[in-house]
Amino acid sequence: MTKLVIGGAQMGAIQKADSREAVVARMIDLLEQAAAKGVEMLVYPELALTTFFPRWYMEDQAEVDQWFEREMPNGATQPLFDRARDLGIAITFGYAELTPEGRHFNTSIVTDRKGEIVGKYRKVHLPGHVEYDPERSHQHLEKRYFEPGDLGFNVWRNEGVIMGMAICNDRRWPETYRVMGLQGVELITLGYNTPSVNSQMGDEGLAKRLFHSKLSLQAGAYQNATFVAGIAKAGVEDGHPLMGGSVIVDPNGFILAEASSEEDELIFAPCDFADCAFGKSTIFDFARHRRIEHYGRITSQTGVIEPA
Ligand code: CDT
Repeated sequence: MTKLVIGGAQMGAIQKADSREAVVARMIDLLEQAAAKGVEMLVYPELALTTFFPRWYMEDQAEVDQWFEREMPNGATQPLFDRARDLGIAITFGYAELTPEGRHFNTSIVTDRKGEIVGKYRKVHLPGHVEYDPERSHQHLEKRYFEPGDLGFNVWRNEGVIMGMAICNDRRWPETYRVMGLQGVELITLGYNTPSVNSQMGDEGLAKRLFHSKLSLQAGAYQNATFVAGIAKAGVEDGHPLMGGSVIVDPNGFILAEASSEEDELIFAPCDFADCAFGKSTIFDFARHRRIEHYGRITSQTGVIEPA
């Protein structure tokens, strides 16, 4: 069974004015720090190359499209891929993807330790709203700028581990983990941008938001006997705070490593993927214990239907 040192490259704020090149330089610095600690796979946040632009209301599609990448790798990110390959570190990061057909997705990719892209995921659960909402303290316009991912929750055999990806809001949905759990996932990587403030409940404390993030990540890990790395983009972006709280969680749901800042910060943990086997073969042996005859509503019904 495989052992890998997994790293999380939490990133601090990225301002609107910051160039892709400046951000990639920070990502490479975190990569160098990771190499010095023996990290073999490094996880970066959602939309790692830019500010969290869905907080800004835009009507001009050309202005929107400037936040998107038309190919990956591209000129700005090639140095990151090159350095990761030279250091022998697999990487995964999120970015806004504009396809040749003109489709917009909130995407992440994963590479092997040779710098080759081996998997792509497009965010399924898009939070927020489509139109400007004056009732909110800040906007969250993911539903305006992205379409829901069309690739599903796939997993890949990468560096001896069955890996899958999710993005930010996906971590709050048990279906995310279970669909990958049903494919034997051993490591789920997930980047996020979570505002420190609830736009519709201003007095909700940061502690509650951090608790909900960890609760979701730890439950998903335990209930599917998988490692989970949830990695933040944090800090204050043009006046808008994003929370930290990046964690690497083991298959029992325990936190192995946790960020303490809201800045660029490396966390890491040696992970023995043999540790997934006990849970997968006992209490969460899906083949023996799941009762799919009672789960029909999960895929046939979206919203709540209360009894008459
Ligand atoms: N990026 C992202 O998905 N953020 C959401 C914020 C939800 S509030 C509209 C999250 O679940 O963290």
